[in-house]
Amino acid sequence: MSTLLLALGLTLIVLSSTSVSAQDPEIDPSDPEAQRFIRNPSYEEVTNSSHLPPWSKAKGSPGIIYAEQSAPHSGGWNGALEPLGSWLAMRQRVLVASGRVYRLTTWVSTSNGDSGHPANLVWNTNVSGDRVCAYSLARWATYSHVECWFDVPDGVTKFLVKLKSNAPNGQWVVVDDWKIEDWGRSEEVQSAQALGKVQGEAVFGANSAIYTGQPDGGSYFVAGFVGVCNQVPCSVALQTGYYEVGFAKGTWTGGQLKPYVSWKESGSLGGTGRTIDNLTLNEDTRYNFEVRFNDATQEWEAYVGGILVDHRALGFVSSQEAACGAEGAKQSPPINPILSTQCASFKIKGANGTWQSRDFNVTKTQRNNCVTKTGTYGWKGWGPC
Ligand SMILES: [Ca+2]
Repeated sequence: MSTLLLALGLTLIVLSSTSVSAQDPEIDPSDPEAQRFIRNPSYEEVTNSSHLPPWSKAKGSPGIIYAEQSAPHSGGWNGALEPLGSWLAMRQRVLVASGRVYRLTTWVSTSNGDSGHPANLVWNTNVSGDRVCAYSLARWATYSHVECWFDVPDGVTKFLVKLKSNAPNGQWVVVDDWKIEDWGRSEEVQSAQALGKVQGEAVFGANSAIYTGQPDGGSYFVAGFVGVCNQVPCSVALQTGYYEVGFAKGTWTGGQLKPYVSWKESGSLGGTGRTIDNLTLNEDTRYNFEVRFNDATQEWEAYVGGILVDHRALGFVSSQEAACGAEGAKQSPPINPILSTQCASFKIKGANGTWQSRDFNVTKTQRNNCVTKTGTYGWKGWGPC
């Protein structure tokens, strides 16, 4: 969800002194020594630049992977890839349990000698194939934190985590400080969502006054938001696009209640988001949140209290779903974040360009999560409905 940027005071001159005489480590990807954690996550367990087990590349890739001491994000070593004009992945096998949610993170940066090449964070199983779950275009000397969340499909007990890129000769990607975390059973983590939805209509905007309550700051995040999605169902697996604005509080926001926007391109598996740090929100207060498509600029726009806070072009211009509600994630134990929020005067912008009041067609209420509508269910803060 978040992309944290950390600028390091290292220079390109130092980095370009890298030795690229490494032999290609090609390890059997079945890897009987795989563990439930990422081995050699910070490249500190290397003895020389060409020996960085268990990190490996596929046989036949012309590019090279190696360890170096030129651009560490931590310690003395980092990993590096030079794709040499073809797709190249640095990978290792990790043991996982099906039906659980994992968070995969690492830090990356890319050389800035071409028009830009992505550092793709990928997980791969024989069921799913390669799934690009996040990417970064951060240019040296900015290290970018990339993260993604995924469910492990039924029957899968191990998969490959990969950093993958394609770039011309002389261009590179550096990587350091991998981490994989088990966040618990997927039905418990994923059920931390309670949304009122309007589905199946062409929607060009969504608007609601949302009560901030007193969200728990100890979770990874809890959030209240309004948003649109370009397909029904709104699904990562179906690569739908979405755009949303709201408030969030948790370790993701440094414990502060902050406005945020989150988006995913249509046709992409990886969503992302950012906090809006120049606006301050109070707890126990109603704020109007709105997303809408701007015909003149062909961009989606996000507003908090009437103030434009974000705009961007996405791979869709209308949507089939508008939603208002709450989401949250909390690391186990205890797993279940307490969610509820109130969406007053929920409106959608229809195909004729006018805003129309809409009651929710679908109200999802489960566990101790709920979404309420002022005037219908009364007035409640955060907590069990
Ligand atoms: Ca390191």
